[in-house]
Amino acid sequence: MTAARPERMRVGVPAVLAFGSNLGDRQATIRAALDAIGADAGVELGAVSPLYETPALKPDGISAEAPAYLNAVALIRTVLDPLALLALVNRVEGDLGRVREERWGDRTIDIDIVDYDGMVSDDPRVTLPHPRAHERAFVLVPWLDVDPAAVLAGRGPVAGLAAQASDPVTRYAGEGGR
Ligand code: PH2
Ligand code: MG
Ligand code: MG
Repeated sequence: MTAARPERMRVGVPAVLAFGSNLGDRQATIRAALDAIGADAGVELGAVSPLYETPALKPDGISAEAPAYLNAVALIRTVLDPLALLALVNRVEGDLGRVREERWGDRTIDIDIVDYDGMVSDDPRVTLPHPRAHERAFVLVPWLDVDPAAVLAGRGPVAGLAAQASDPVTRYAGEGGR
C-alpha cells in the first residue's frame, strides 16, 4: 500500500499584482520587478500573464502623446499582510527607478495590489481591491489570462468586467515577447 501523497504545502493567501511601465526598457523592468518580488521570502510567485501594450491612461482620458505602457498581471501567494506587501512593492518600485511626481505620470515601473485574498478595505494606505481595477482592461484582460474564473471583490467576475472595459489592449510580441 502506498502512503497518500501530501498535497503541496500552500501557505499564505492569494493576491493579484498588476505591473505597468512606460519609460525605459519596459519589458526588462517588468521582468526585474517580477524577479524581485518572487525572490522575497514572504512571496511565492505564481502564474504571470503575457505582456500587453496599452496607450497611457491619464486623468482626462487616453493620451496619444505619452509613451505607451506595457502591462502584465501576476498571481502570488503571500504570508505578508497587505501593508507589508505594499512596503515590498514600493521598495521594488524604488529599486527600479520609480520617481513619484505628477498623478498618473510616466514611470519606469508601477506595481499595484489589485486583490488581496478578496479583502475589501478603504484603508487609504492600501485600498482593496484596487479602486480602479474594475474599469481597466489593462488590468482585467491579463488577469483573465492567468485566472479565467477570477472574481473582483465587490464587483463580480473579471470576465464580465473585462467585456465592459473600453481601453484598448494589444498582446505584445516585441523584443521576444514573454
Ligand atoms: N497606470 C496608471 C495610469 N495610466 N495607463 C496604462 N495604459 N497602463 C497603466 O498601468 C497605467 C495607465 C496609474 O497607475
Ligand atoms: Mg497604478
Ligand atoms: Mg501604483
